[in-house]
Amino acid sequence: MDSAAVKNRKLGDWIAEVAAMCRPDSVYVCDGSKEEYDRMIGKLIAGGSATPLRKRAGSYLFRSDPSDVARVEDRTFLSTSSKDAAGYTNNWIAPDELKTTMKSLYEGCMKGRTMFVIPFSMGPIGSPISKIGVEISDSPYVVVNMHIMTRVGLKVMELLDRGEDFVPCLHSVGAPLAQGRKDVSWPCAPIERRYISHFPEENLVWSYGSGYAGNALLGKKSLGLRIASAMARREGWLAEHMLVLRMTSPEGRQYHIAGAFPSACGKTNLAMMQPSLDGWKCECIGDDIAWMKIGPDGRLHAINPENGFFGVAPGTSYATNPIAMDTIRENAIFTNCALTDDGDAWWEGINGDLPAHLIDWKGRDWTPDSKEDAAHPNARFTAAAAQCPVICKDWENPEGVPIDIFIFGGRRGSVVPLVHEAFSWEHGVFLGATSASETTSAIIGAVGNLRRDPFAMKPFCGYNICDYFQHWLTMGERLGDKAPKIFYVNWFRKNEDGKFLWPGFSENSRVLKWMCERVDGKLGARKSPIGLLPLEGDLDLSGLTLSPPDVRELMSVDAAEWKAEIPDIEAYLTSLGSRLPETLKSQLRDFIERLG
Ligand code: TSX
Ligand code: MN
Repeated sequence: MDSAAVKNRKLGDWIAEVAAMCRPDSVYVCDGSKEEYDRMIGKLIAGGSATPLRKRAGSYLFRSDPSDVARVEDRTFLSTSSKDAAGYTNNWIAPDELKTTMKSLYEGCMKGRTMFVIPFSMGPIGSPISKIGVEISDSPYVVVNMHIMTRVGLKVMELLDRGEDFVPCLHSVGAPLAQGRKDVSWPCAPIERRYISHFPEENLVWSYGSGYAGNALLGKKSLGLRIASAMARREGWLAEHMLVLRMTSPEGRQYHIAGAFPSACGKTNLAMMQPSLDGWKCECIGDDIAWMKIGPDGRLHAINPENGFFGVAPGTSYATNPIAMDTIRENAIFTNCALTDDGDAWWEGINGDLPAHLIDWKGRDWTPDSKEDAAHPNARFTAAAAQCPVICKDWENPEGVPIDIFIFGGRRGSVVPLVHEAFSWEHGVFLGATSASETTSAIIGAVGNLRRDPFAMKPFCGYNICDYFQHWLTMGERLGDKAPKIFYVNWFRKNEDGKFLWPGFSENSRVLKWMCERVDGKLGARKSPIGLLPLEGDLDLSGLTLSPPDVRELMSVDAAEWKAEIPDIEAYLTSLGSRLPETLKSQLRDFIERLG
């Protein structure tokens, strides 16, 4: 489509303005069609950026530049007029300064390239909870991934033509092509010139220098979480880093669960989990983001604003997540996976026989004797949610699904029991605000360090995190007795021998079942200093071979161990600045008192 056909004034002006600044060779407005996707992929193959996978229909492998493999948190900025509005969890630069710096980078940055205009909807087109964005990018890799991860195309353009507002998201890989020069397979800029910038006061995103999805597919973390969370606070709703699933009891009663977990806790695995319990059913609604509004019924209704999964490949197998494996059987994009000799994607933890030979994620020969991993630890798959065999039939319901249960969690080898329930909404907000996870080799930082990641939103909250806690408290007041119950889980507790005490995966359905029965008021609970615990025998362990001492250890709460955590919790909350809500300070005092 020609950009001259754009009827939306704001969009037409913005396209012209960006083209004048970035000076691309041509401008192309995306229509979201299959033909467009195939044409784009064809060019990426011809240019050496994509490898078609003979063994996987409609699937392609990309290898990024070795410097451009993950989100860059220290190059991610939240630009608000006052520094205090960004808070202590965000990197702040004043808007004028940041824009001046970035404009000089954007100047002529698309020379030799096509500028793609990508109209997209986050959420089902026309849902009252959805938002429209338009991404301008000079990366065809971004275009094909946006086709899968968001709803791109003419229907969105029709809404824009009718004057609907949108969030402008500007992206450039920051690698202008000199006349006649051949392109590299993954253009990007050096790390110190990368900027992933957010201007929440004007609903604007500017990203420069990285082609990696988290930095470049601006519908997801940038619009979907950082900008949306700031909008949500202004407008009285929630934009959260949460999976959403539906669990159905043998009697046919439906429960909707939203869960926030830091990285390396298996969020996508839980989102697609199939219960081991007879008669219970789980369906996936989303694995990463939930947007939630209070409906006419006074309850909190959630949509998944995304259209696909952008999941970590290493560790994904038919043992850990068979549903994900089936979701990516065809029509998937793989990034930084290894390539097998017969033309398939491969990664560490995929299970099965170790191949005798691979091409690794850097394009080099790999054999089992090689010292390095064949796939990058943050290698990814991109696949449409519609391909998920357990996608919920209501996953695109414009009204969303009513949330019954919130789950927070973390990875803890000790101290934290399998499950506990918050005493109240305020206590639940305290659990979310102080949630912590031990770092694994998958993330940077020493293995086994405790990292606090409030609501799993530390890198994604588009305003002061203290104000975010207050927003949650305010939402709780509005929801009253219709507020979801809040729980905290830890699938990762170990015994003295370092063995996991809980089998996890499908068996987690037993924990979810207990939550559902608590929601229905069918079960009691016992008070502990940290929250409410299952009564003996209430957690359905039928058919498992856990020893009673192991179960006791799994569920145990040791006041002395928790007391030892208090200084860290206190220091952490204090480190977030002076805007910490009084309610959280009193929650901490009450907790200390309960520990005795
Ligand atoms: O995703 C995980 N979940 C949630 C599943 C719905 N993982 C993988 C984490 C890395 C991303 C888990 N790992 C879970 C879990 O519940 N639990 C564990 C720990 C564990 C690992 C292996 C076994 C038991 C527990 N058992 C055997 O290997 C036989
Ligand atoms: Mn995420």
